[in-house]
Amino acid sequence: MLKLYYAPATCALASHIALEEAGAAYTIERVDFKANQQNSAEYLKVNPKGRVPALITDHGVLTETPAVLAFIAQSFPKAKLAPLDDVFAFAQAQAFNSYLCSTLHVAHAHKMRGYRWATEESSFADMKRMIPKTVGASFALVERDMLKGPWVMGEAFSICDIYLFTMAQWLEGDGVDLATLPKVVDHRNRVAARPAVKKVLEAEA
Ligand SMILES: N[C@@H](CCC(=O)N[C@@H](CS)C(=O)NCC(=O)O)C(=O)O
Repeated sequence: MLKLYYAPATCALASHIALEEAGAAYTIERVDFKANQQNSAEYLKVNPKGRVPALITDHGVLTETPAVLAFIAQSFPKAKLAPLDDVFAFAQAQAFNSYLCSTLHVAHAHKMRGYRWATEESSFADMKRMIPKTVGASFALVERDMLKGPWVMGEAFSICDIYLFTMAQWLEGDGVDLATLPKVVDHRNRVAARPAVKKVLEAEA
């Protein structure tokens, strides 16, 4: 059975929701960030990166949210969580998810994880000040050019919507002005109303 290592309010929420939307049989195991469990010897054996998500599969451990989401979509095709029959559309979905992973999420990480890039307190403060601007710019691009509507890929709900919803949980905390992102906010509300999403949010609360 699939097993997801997660921590609440993190990017692992996307993988959790995808498993639920897919109707997969899975278990979850919480990683306690307050106790720095992600860097414990035991967890580093699961994921040497010291991060969540990590999905244990029959084939081995899978990390990196875009890869985990694509794996879930491909493993449970009946759930139609990605355009699996259209090579280009699938690549577009991957492009969207890669943008969230490599640009939007990394911009967000400068708020809490500045020590990855600098050592001076003044550098951390500077990075934090930039968060509304850098995270806001990434979301502005999604709002203007990437979210086709009603769902990210157009008419069909997909892993892209799950991932965008997960990143959009951080908007208020990152100080981004919601008034500038009406489509993203409307999208977030519609994803939040899905039964699978409600169930996962309750499970992680
Ligand atoms: N590129 C990875 C990023 C994973 C990642 O950074 N996860 C964060 C939570 S959102 C984490 O585990 N942070 C723990 C730490 O930095 O100690 C992905 O998309 O899965």
